[in-house]
Amino acid sequence: MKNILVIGATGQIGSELTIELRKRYGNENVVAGYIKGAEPKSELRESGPCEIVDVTDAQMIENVVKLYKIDTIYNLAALLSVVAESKPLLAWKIGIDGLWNVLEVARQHNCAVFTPSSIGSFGQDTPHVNTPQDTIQRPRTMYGISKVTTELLSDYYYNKYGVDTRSVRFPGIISNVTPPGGGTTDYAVDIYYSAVKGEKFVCPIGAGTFMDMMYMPDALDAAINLMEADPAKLVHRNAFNIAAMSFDPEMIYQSICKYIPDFKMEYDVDPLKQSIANSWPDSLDDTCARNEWGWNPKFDLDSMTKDMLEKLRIKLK
Ligand code: AKB
Repeated sequence: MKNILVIGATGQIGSELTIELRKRYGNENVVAGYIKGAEPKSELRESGPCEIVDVTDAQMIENVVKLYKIDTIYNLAALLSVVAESKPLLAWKIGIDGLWNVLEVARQHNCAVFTPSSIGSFGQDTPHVNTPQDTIQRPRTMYGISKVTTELLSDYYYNKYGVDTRSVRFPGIISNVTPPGGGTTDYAVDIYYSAVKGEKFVCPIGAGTFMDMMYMPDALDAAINLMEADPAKLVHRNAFNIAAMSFDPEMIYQSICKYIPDFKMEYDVDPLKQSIANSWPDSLDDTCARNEWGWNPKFDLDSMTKDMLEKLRIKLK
């Protein structure tokens, strides 16, 4: 990776991935692509090049790829699971028509492409515990359908045209920088904000609902290390199961109570979020990622909680 374009650079993952890529590959070599209305904030804006890149506009992507001699595209443009259910056509337009644009530009200009998949690519009939890398998916949400299609279309471009596509199935990503918008796993971020603000947390996901989660530094390592991996060692490409921790709301609540003993939580279950969560795995088997490119996360629930609370106390002061 020498010249990198991040599409969706102002979103939850993009805002931190762009900064991390700039640290590793040089500020001038990483272009932050954003859409009108989601302009970059100061650190992103001031640390390197920024360009308007709407994933639904192939010409716009190609212009930036040519201008900066881009060789790697991180395509993070997507709607999250809950929003995608209320705007299914838009979710498809951004997630799949947009991906098609990115892959075509990549084919013509010889770029590698990372487009994340998700635990949302699995469905009701998937084995829920220790979900294998290669198993039945068949999701029923538009988010899941678009993620399975992302995996298949990315593999298609690799097998048919040799485009170097690689991806992971992200779990819920927890971070203290840019909040997620409209995901099923968002509660696991919101709970930390409530705890630090001294507010009671109202949890939209029921006790006993387990989902895979990951702290942002591990998610960034996953996205970068996979793109740096030796292609000869990759049996899979789109997309690898990766796992760091699996918990239910009670477990994250108890983890926070170790630092804030009087923190309170009650439940008001959101039926849509709950039904999506019920269709997702409880925990993924990430053996293939570990064996094929050395995936090895650093954070578990308690070390993440400690770091989240420390960082949010400073941020919300
Ligand atoms: C969501 O909840 O929609 C995302 C995801 C797990 O893909 N965080």
